[in-house]
Amino acid sequence: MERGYTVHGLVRGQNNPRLTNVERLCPGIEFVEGDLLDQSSLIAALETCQPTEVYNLGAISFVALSFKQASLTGEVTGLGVVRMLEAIRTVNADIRFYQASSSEMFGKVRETPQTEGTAFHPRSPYGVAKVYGHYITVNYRESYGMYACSGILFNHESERRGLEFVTRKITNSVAKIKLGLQKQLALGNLSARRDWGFAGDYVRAMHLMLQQDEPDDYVIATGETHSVEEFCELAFAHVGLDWRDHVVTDERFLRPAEVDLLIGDSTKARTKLGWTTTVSFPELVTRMVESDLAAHSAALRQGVAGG
Ligand code: F7E
Repeated sequence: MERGYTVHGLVRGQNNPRLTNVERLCPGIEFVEGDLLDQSSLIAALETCQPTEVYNLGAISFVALSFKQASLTGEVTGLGVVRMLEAIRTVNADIRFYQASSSEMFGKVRETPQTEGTAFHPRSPYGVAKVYGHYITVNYRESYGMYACSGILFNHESERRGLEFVTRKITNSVAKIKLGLQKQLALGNLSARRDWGFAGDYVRAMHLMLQQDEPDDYVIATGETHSVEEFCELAFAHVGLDWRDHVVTDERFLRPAEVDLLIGDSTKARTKLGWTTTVSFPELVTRMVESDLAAHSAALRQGVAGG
């Protein structure tokens, strides 16, 4: 929107509760109905909006949930991609397409760091569905000459991250513990390592991918890896607390199969797109903790318990 685009957001379901959230965070987005499970609704949405670019960020994106709803994840996160590509082919094959692929496709990593050429070995129904989405995007580019790109994005975080994901779960709890609203934080695997970047930087990369002469696939990552434990250490230290006094482990948050270590090599994106990161890991943690502290402090002042 800052670049002068009219942005349409696809909304599924009836009276979708997330709509008010998005309207509050991003006023000015125009909404259009549609569902990745429903081919004709995607065609109708594209006919209504007549977009020049489509960013498919829609997915069941919580890895833990994908183990419990595996076939639905395949339908939405995997087959939803081919439905969108078919809708583009039907309405206007010149529409440029971005597919949100994921570092979860690397799973049990075959090499470190991971590049565009690293073989996939997904470890969850989510990762498997994303592999389908990646290859169908490549296939439509090669088969029909479509401008279709796959961005293999490593974890990207901000204060807008859902509370179910580990970074925001930690920063939200740190704020509540600091303010005396919570005592403990229960987590799963503390030794998992991720390449965590700032979501705003990653959205710039998505946009850049669609502005090139030729479509291509790119790894987007910071090139640093940190454990969940390190994230806790920094987040608690920021408010003067020791994470070891508050974090407990709970096997309910362990996954049937885990991705132990991710670290991306984004040399291609940095060279060809001129992409760079602007927020370091400590800055990201600080920014998220500060945002949750501000929200919970404001709620306390108004006499309302925060989420
Ligand atoms: O887990 C560990 C957990 O749920 C990160 C999605 O955006 O990024 C995200 O996937 C790590 C895992 O993200 C808890 O086991 C420990 O090793 O924040 P997460 P994710 O699974 O890496 C990729 C790139 C995507 O594409 C996905 O859509 O943290 N962990 N204890 C925990 N994770 C959670 N959620 N909760 C815990 O209590």
